[in-house]
Amino acid sequence: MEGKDKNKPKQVDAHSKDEQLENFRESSEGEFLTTAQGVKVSHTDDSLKAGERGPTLMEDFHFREKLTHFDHEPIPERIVHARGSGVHGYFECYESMTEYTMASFLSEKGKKTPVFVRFSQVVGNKGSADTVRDVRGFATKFYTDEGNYDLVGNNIPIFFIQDAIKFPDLVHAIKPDPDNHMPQASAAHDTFWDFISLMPESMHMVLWVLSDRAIPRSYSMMEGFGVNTFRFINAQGQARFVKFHWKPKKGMHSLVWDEAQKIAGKDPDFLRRDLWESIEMGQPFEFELGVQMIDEADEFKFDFDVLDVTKIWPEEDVPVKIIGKMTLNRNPDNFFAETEQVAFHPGNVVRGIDVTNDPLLQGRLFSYLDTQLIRLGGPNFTEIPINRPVVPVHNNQRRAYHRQTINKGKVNYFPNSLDDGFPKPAPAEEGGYVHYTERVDGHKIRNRSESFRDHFSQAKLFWNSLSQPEKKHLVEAAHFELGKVDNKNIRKRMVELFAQVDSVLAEQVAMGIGVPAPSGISPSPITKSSPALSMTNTVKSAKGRKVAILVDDGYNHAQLVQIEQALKQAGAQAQIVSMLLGTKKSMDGQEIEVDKPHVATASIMFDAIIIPGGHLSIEAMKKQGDALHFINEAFKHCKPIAALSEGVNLVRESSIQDIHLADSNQIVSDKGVVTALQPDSIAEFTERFIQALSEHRHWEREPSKALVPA
Ligand code: HDE
Repeated sequence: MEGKDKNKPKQVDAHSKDEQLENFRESSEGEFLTTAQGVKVSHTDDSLKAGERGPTLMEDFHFREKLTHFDHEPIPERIVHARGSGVHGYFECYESMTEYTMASFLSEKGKKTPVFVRFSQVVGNKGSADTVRDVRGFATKFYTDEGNYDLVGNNIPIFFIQDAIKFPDLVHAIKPDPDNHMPQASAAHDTFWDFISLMPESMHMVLWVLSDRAIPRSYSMMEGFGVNTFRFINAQGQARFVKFHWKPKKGMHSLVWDEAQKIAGKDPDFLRRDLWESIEMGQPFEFELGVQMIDEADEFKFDFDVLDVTKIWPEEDVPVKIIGKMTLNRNPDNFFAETEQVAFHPGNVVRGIDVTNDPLLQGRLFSYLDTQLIRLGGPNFTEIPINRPVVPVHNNQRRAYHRQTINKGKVNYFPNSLDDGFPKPAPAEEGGYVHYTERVDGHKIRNRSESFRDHFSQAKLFWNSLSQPEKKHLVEAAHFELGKVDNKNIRKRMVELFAQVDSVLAEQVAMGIGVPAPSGISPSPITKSSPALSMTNTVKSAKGRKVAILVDDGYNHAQLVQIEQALKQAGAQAQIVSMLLGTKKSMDGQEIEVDKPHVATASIMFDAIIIPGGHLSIEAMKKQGDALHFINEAFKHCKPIAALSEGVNLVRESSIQDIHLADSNQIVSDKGVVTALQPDSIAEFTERFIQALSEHRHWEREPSKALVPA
């Protein structure tokens, strides 16, 4: 039999990964408890003893097995990206990309490929909080019909260092100090900034990490990037440099730093919960896949080196071509088996995609497989269901820890004659992977290319591209981070580096951290900006937003129902918040169930609040510190607030200042605060509120002592 018939990949559709995993999914519904050997267990509450008060017997195989398994349950957490959340879905190709790449999953319009995505934080341990200031991992495994392809990316398009050999130093510096293991999941300590202050190549990345991009509101509201430069190769053997982008359908939105810190205490699972609940409610996370391509012939036409991972390819210079969409719509069944055991590797590429000489990528190609060996206990981790490709695997591997496949036959070598030479290598025409035949020659040398030396131009480009509120947040983030650095010399060195980017930036940072603004340092002369870098230029939508409706007994039920309906239609989720759980009675005797009591929630858990009328309800809430705090805090975090009828009086009772509130039936919308006494149309009122909600945050409310002059 010919190899091609025997090995012919089966047709894969978007659901075949589920079917393939089905054999491994277990449900104990209606079943008896058994040991791992399948023996039914009659009693699991007492160990076997010599007499009721006697010692436990060694022969109690059920006890020994239960305890032994338990003792061995932890596996090493990932050295970085330890905390993460996984989700299944599929990718759909918008148009054939065969002009650029042979990759089969990109070959036809409408072709679907199953995927598994793991979003993550980088620095903290597995149990740390979700909303820390950090880069977010965005790793995607495509189960393609020509093998697994992993796009192991982040939500920031660049990186701290240019060469992988510096990665252990970077990670040691940012992780908790080796002597006292503090701080957890935070860069705000001497060792990190000491390292960074000596690494000018980090400056571009540092600005991104200090920006609002590092505190996303939701995993569905951040961009993703392949970061490193890869290659597309078409059937004619032509190659192009390529960078990958994920564009969120809901747009890019962030938390406010004060809010992010409070959420870390109130709900450390904030982003994980948002993902899980959204999928359970049938609201998928959606991202479009985009590529930037540069012809090989144009490799040296740019003012950055295409292999330098500290540089973006500005979207205005190299447009992002949107080529497909990913829909994430199914939660895992088991966190450990799927999210914990999934093993990504940027070297898992398929035909039509290859790597480049980007020295950071080259190092990653070594590190990921190496790390899986220690984390998952040997080379057979590829047989774990979540890591298996959906195409058949044929090779000569038979051994190592935890081998699952029982291969038949005597032959486990190549060449062989006993099995007619099977499994035999597939030539390119049969789909065999062929590496791009790039010409490489040079001296062995430990050095950095001169073309990698400009560390400030793109940092300046990023700074120039931010809106005033974004700049202000960045400066405040620097005050927080460097405010926690004890060593003054480190703070000084950081300000000197900021001065090489922009003098206003350096002055503003210096002002808050007790060091003089440096003089005599010339900032980067770059005046260009890239609108795509500002989060203000993004999709505005109310989809996926959470709104708290504040009520107490005596609320206006008719208004509440209309508000709920309007929010639902806009794809937002409403929750009824009151002092205590239970039911609340409206002014006309209707009842409503409270979703969250004050003690178990806060305004930081919501994107906006809305207060329907009802005399008694409002009078009760005027006396509740928590209800007033809800409004004050939402206001401070620039969130939309709406109040109807008597509800406006509750807003008046809060500490909100400098906002025009309605004193007639006219709808008043001022800096995201929407109020009306008896509007002619509640529908119009809710529409104005939803508009304010889609805007995300109303930065114009931030204290006027703006750090960065307009
Ligand atoms: Fe990783 N990285 N990384 N990284 N990385 C890991 O692999 C490494 C880098 C990224 O959800 C580890 O399985 C080196 C850039 C993600 O399971 C490890 C270097 C980008 C994830 C590793 C980098 C990433 C990892 C730890 C510098 C954006 C989580 C556990 C040369 C493109 C994947 C593991 C998941 C995980 C090494 C830099 C993304 C140690 C040596 C740049 C999303 O192998």
